[in-house]
Amino acid sequence: MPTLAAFPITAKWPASQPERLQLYSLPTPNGVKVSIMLEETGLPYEPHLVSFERNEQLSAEFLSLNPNNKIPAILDPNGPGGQPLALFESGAILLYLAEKTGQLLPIDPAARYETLQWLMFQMGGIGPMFGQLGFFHKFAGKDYPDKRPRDRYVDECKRLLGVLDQRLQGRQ
Ligand SMILES: N[C@@H](CCC(=O)N[C@@H](CS)C(=O)NCC(=O)O)C(=O)O
Repeated sequence: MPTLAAFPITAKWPASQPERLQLYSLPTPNGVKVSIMLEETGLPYEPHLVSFERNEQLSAEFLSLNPNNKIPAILDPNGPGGQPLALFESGAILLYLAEKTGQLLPIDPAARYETLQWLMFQMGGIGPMFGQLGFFHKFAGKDYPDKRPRDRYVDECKRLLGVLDQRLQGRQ
């Protein structure tokens, strides 16, 4: 049976508790989604900080787990069939953790697809659009003289927030 040591990422971020799920992340909007899920489910995990200041997401060890050089990523020593499972993409990780723990994803097919629909809405809409808004409003793009890209993402983000407000009306 492979152990965590067989995964090159553990050479850079050694597991001091190898029986626990290993989280490679940073508290960014995509990073905290998985941290919140882990806390909500109560699953024991060991967090590892991937520093953007040191460009660690571009290191060979990180790329061996996620060739897309983005956090979050996980390595579960006790994946399907008791084998280790490496996973990236926050939406896939949320889905995996929900199925692993039997929490936060209904079994009833209609309710399950309704939940998945909002997960996809977050992954395909909120995540990328707010990321672009951040770039054009707060980070390097804020100095661009042409404000049309920024305005486009401002409008789209307002529209998405409107969809969320409508969905949340009358719900906890
Ligand atoms: N679709 C990916 C997006 C992840 C993502 O954009 N992560 C950002 C931080 S929020 C990142 O790692 N950026 C580093 C880089 O682009 O080099 C997911 O949901 O996991």
